[in-house]
Amino acid sequence: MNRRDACLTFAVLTALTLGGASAASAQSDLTIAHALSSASHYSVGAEAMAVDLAERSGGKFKLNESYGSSLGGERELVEGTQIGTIDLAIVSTGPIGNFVPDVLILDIPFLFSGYEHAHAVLDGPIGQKLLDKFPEHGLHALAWAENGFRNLTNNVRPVAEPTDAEGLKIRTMENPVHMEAFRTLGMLPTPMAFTELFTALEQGTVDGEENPIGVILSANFADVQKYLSLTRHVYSPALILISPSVWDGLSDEEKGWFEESAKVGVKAMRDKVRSDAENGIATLKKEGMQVTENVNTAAFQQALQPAFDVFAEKFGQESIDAIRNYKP
Ligand code: EAX
Repeated sequence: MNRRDACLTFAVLTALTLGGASAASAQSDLTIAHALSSASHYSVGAEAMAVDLAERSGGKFKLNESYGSSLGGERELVEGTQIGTIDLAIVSTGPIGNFVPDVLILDIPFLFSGYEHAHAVLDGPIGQKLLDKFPEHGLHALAWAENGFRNLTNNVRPVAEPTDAEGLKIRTMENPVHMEAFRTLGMLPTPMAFTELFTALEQGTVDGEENPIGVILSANFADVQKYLSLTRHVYSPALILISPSVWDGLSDEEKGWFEESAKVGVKAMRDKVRSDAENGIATLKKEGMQVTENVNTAAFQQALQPAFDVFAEKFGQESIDAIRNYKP
């Protein structure tokens, strides 16, 4: 039996067990899967959520974490929650726009001025309206989580100006907004699942990639990348997804527990993203990366103008401004 079959069998067995367990006291074991390592902010978030949910539910719900893409890359995890083979998943918005197109607006570069701004938007009415779109696409999102502001790494040269980035072959997420932005900057965007990225960097299939400090750290990219530029070019939101097949079987009280526990997980995750962003650069330097701190952000924004025009056309300038200028 291959892994996928094993997974499916497990899911079917779980469904049968749950279906047969009518007593409210029966314990439910659920898997929460993600693509990052056990040292990552996603793991910190999953653990905090698991502890809180066990407590809140009096031991009824046990979350078992599956990390490091062992149940699939982010796209497979989203699909898995959709069809019910994955119970819960933490994923970046990287692949989400291919399922819930309205979410793509959040992937526009330089949309958020900082973490407070991003949290205010996502935790407010705009974020809620977007979460409400998921069920139309066979998904259910418990909360906005966090991956962080992304920074460019590569093996060719330090990047401070957009002209330094021209011609670099950069792995991007499977995300059309990101690809458009990198193409506009004169880079060669190569969409690829995160699972394949370390090897691609090691073998030189691509020159570089971009990710938040916490991902660069926890994925050991310093081993295969020389230059880090603190471009902070785009904020990368994440989500805690729950399979509709699990969600629909919960009572209202239980749904409330999952929502509250997800919030606790998000808080822990955001704290870890922040501490990695603040302390991780020193670690990456120690690990041998050459860090360009003074990136010409204004020049990057200017060079992106043609992409911003495309995004205005696609999403509506008003909707973009509503996010950009949002005040709680
Ligand atoms: O969600 O694919 C990516 O680069 C993501 O940032 C990573 O998998 C964490």
